Amino acid sequence: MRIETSRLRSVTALSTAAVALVLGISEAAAGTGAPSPWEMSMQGMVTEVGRDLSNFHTYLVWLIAAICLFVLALLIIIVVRFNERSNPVPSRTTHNTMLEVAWTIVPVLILVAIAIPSFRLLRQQLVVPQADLVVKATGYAWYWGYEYPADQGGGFKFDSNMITEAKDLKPDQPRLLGADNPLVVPVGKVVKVQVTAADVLHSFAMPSFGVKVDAVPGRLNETWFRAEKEGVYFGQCSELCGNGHPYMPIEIRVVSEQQYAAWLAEAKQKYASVDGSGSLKLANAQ
Ligand SMILES: [Cu+2]
Repeated sequence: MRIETSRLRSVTALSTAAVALVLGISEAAAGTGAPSPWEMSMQGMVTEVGRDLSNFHTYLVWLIAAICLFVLALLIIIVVRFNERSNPVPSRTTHNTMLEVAWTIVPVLILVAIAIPSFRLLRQQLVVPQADLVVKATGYAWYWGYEYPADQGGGFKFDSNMITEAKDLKPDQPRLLGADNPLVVPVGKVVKVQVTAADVLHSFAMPSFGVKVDAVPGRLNETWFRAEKEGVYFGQCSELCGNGHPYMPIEIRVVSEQQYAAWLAEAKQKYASVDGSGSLKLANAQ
């Protein structure tokens, strides 16, 4: 009885989820910048690449659903029409040229229909447009370090650690996602992010921007984004890197140009005094 009740409950939950998916309710419920309860689709996107990525994902889900339903229909037809009871004398058909041509060409066409938007999206992600700002992100076990180059008004670097005490979290910072020193960027600007790691493999990921790039020691990868909306966005290290892996969030604050200028001036003071900036000066001199 108990098992039946729980089965009934999971069936109800599943059908509710299916209905929600079909009606696109999950799309509306999806949080932007951070995950939200009962979210089933991707997070709301605030970059063009992110939106295209999310649309490509939806397109693939529908394509896969159509293929699954078609195969299921074929299976049902075969079970009903060609079972042993209805066909005591089995058919001896072995070949059907038209059918064989069809089941070769149709999958090829489906793959082409996937490949074209897929390569278009890859190109969009990998070809970085003229950048307004360059930021370097370095993955450490287990936190992120950010560096703003001197020739763009920066010339400082700082570490970004997860906030561990609940009392230190700001109202807009979820637990396990809030960072003490977030990355701050201006809205509507092309930000190029150079990504590397200092010890083991990490991955720099920001779901609402459609960004995910490996952080590999000894290698400088790059990605880019142009956030269209001011706000606070959260991501996480997305390459299993050790026992602190879930505790190295990425927090990006997208602010207006004036706010960014104010932050930059403040950050220059703050991080220069914290960091000693000796090593940075040396790096800049080289
Ligand atoms: Cu990790």
